[in-house]
Amino acid sequence: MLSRIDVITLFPEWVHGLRELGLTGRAIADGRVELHCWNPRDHAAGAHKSVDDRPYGGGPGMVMRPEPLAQAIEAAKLAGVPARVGCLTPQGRRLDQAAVRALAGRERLILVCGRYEGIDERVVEALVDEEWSIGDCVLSGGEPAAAVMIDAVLRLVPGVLGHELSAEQDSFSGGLLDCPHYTRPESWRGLDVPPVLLSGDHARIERWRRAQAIERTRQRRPDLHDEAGLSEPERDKR
Ligand code: 4FV
Repeated sequence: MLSRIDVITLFPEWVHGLRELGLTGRAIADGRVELHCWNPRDHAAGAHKSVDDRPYGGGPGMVMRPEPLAQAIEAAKLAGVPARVGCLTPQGRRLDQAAVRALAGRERLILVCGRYEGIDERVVEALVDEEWSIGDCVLSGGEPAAAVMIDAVLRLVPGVLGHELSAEQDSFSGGLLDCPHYTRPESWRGLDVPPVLLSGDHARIERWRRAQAIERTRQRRPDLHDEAGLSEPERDKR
């Protein structure tokens, strides 16, 4: 079970902010999961303690220098049980709920956050075991991506959500998108809650929610719908 997360970042304050926020924040604040930050700038030599430099071959922007970053990664690795080093990058494997479940099952995560145009590729070759992407968009740094991963993983740590059931009923838990949710009032701006949800007939409510999840998945994510291995009746219930 996950007990520690180490983040290599030039902006530790960005990551420490996670402690303050919501359920996942409380998991860190309660010490259920330790969160540690390692700043390459603390390992940068010279008067300017520079952590970035111009790209070989020219082009815009800067690249994170190998040595300070490598020393920060190595210091993090030595600070706890052995763990795979992950780097957040658009070039990584797309993070999905199956991956989140697997990451939540590990004892420790070490996450490298790039800035500028990225990190020197030799650090990836020498010290990074896996690369993760939170989606085909370009962020200003790996920290927002690490925050997405950390939040998603912490939700699955026992005791964090307060009622484990909700993790099981999550979107993607059964490979489907989630059903719609409603709360009071029964009628809002002329829009009414579907009567089935007021029926008290839990079996019928469960069937309705699953039918909604299947239909939404079919319309919005045909890729997931095809993968969901639905039975014929469910597949064809239009
Ligand atoms: C990213 C993503 C991402 C690229 C250059 C940081 C930025 C900058 N990370 N999923 N999408 N990273 O855009 O993980 O260094």
